[in-house]
Amino acid sequence: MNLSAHTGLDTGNSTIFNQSEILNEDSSQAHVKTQKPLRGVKGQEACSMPCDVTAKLLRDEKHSLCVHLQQSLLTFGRSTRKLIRDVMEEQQRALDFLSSQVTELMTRVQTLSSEVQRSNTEMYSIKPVQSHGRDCSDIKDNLISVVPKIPSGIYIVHPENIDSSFEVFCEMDYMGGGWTVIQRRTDGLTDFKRPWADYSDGFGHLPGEHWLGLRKVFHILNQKDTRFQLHIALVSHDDITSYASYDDFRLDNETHFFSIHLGRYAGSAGDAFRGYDQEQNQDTAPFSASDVDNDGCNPFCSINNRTVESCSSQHNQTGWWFNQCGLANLNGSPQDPEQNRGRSTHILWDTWRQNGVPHSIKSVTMKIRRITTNN
Ligand SMILES: [Ca+2]
Repeated sequence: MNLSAHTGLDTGNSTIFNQSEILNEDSSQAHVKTQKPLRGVKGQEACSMPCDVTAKLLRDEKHSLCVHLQQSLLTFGRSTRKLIRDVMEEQQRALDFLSSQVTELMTRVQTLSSEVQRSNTEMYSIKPVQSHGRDCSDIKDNLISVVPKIPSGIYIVHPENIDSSFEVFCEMDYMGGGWTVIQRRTDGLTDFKRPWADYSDGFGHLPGEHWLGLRKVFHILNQKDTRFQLHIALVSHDDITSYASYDDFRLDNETHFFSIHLGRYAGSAGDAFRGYDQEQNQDTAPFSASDVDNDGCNPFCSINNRTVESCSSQHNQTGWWFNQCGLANLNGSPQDPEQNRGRSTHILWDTWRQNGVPHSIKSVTMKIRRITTNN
């Protein structure tokens, strides 16, 4: 190989090769040396054929490096995408797992709350509290010193002057507690179209809709040295609440058809028991049912230009202290506000009005409590 034109600089040390020395060297050595000084050469004229070969080699090397780099980038891209995909899939799996756990928890909460609801109902409906008293006010007075919070529910009462005891629902939370519920109408599922015997003995389900029974109510009211307040709590279909209260409430015995006696009225629903005039006054009226007629329409009444023979059949075969029918009947149905051919089937408390129109009544409770006396 002819290296005669070569200047021979070695990494800046300015070593100048003698031509004769160079010529004596074999070509393999020369080839090594040509590569070394090349890095220091400036200008095209210093590099002809060997430079081209070197450049080609460099290009090849560069090309192979590029190809390698590209492949690496591709591989890197692929693995990065796979990594992202894996991470996303893992997160999705975690989300799915969490979401299934949430669903499972929700189901459990629903099951538990329905179980609690059922056990509450069962507690009310099956197990009467084994705490006796003459009525709910008496039970409350007996328990108040030993139980911090007396629960509402079914209790056994044994009024004075009778040989037997019976179950009642006591409201122990409402307005100071001690209330014996004598009637409750909430969903209209209990049939109140009943004959005298049923109104006398009672019917329905104590935790829900029921009529305690005139005999039982009479025994509670007819105890020595006691006076009872009657409280009527009303709720309209618009969820407006109202009440009517009578500070003295008693019934005559069965031979007088449990005639009602009411004391002084207080409340926000108006005194529908007495109405607006004497003809509508139900105070002192005897009880009537579908088969016992004491309604004051004897033989007929004229009500709203209609001839009425029986207030019970006029009021859906229910029982009440009707007097020429009157403005109150809490034994109507909360579900049926329709008036079929002039007959009243709904719960009636006609003095509770808004803009001159009676409220449509959704539920009602009648309850009694002892009035505190000084003796
Ligand atoms: Ca009649």
